[in-house]
Amino acid sequence: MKIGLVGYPGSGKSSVFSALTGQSVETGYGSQNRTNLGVVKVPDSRVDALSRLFSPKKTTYAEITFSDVGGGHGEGIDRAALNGMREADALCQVLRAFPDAAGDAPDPMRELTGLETETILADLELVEKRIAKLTKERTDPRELELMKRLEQSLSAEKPIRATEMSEAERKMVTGYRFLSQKPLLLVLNVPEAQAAAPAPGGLAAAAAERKLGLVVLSAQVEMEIAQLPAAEQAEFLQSLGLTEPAVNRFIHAAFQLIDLVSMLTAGPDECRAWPIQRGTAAPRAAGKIHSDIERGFIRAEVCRWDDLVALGSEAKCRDAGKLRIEGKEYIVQDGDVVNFRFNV
Ligand SMILES: Nc1nc2c(ncn2[C@@H]2O[C@H](COP(=O)(O)OP(=O)(O)OP(=O)(O)O)[C@@H](O)[C@H]2O)c(=O)[nH]1
Ligand SMILES: [Mg+2]
Repeated sequence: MKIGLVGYPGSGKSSVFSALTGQSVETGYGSQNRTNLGVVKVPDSRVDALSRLFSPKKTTYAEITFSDVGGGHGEGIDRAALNGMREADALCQVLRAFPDAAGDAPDPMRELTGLETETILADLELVEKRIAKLTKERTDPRELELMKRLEQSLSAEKPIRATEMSEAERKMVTGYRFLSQKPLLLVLNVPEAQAAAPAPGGLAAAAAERKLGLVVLSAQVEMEIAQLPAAEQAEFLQSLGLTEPAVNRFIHAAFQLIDLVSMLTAGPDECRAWPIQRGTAAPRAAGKIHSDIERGFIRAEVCRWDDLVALGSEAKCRDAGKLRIEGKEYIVQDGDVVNFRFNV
């Protein structure tokens, strides 16, 4: 799963990236010449609790890949950079809320609507090309009709993500990787003094109206936290009025953005979180671990992670009636600890 950091030049994408990954990368308006790619572990207190119980040889967290392409050198959103985001599963827009080096006052609302417009225009171009082609070839009337609908809503400045589509229609357009269809999370990059303050009302309302998540953080502060030894982190956080690094909240929000949930496995060898798409049935979830388990799937033995931690073992969960036997129709839920039985 890959999430792209997007935003205006100098909004703080590379600073956020650095805070997320602990990598030090080039920052400074217009300084960036290469794409940064980083893998981030999703902090998970359930995995931690299971790990304390089993003391396994290995503990493995779910992971998300973040990519950070430079914002370009112009005033606004760079179209080339934006097109570089077509591969991403979701986008996070970093909005500048601190005065920049030149003392320019921030205007996060303008950045939000600016990127929205750019993604809509890029998609509209694609849709219009497609309409011209489909009209000439007269091959697929259903797709043509859908493209015309998208053209209408894009022309009315509506992102594709806000356009109602059936499941079949969604399938029809996945190949286009429309930018305004990608799930979007907003990150308000505030000055240190506002690190613990809520988002300003106007922006919060604009996010809510668009059904977009909004995380407030100070990239500069988060970068400093990431560099500190663990022992000093708590004190520093407290001095800022925070209880945990804001990047943790951000990572969780990003994880939910792409509609992932965590299936858990636990034992003396490994305690692990497996990211799976929400709504995945047991055999396919098993296939994440190994294709043999999917092929030979017999059943899943499932308990809730907190029952397992409270009772201390799967045997005790069984005795207490907390271990369920589930078949191939079962939809794996977030926080399920699963043990698969399978034929080899
Ligand atoms: N005061 C303050 N400065 C910040 C913060 N975040 C980033 N900056 C500064 O703003 C400048 C731009 O930050 P970057 O992280 O490089 O921004 P970017 O979006 O990656 O920039 P491009 O790649 O050029 O588009 C740098 O000088 C940062 O030190 C912040 O939270 N507070
Ligand atoms: Mg950068």
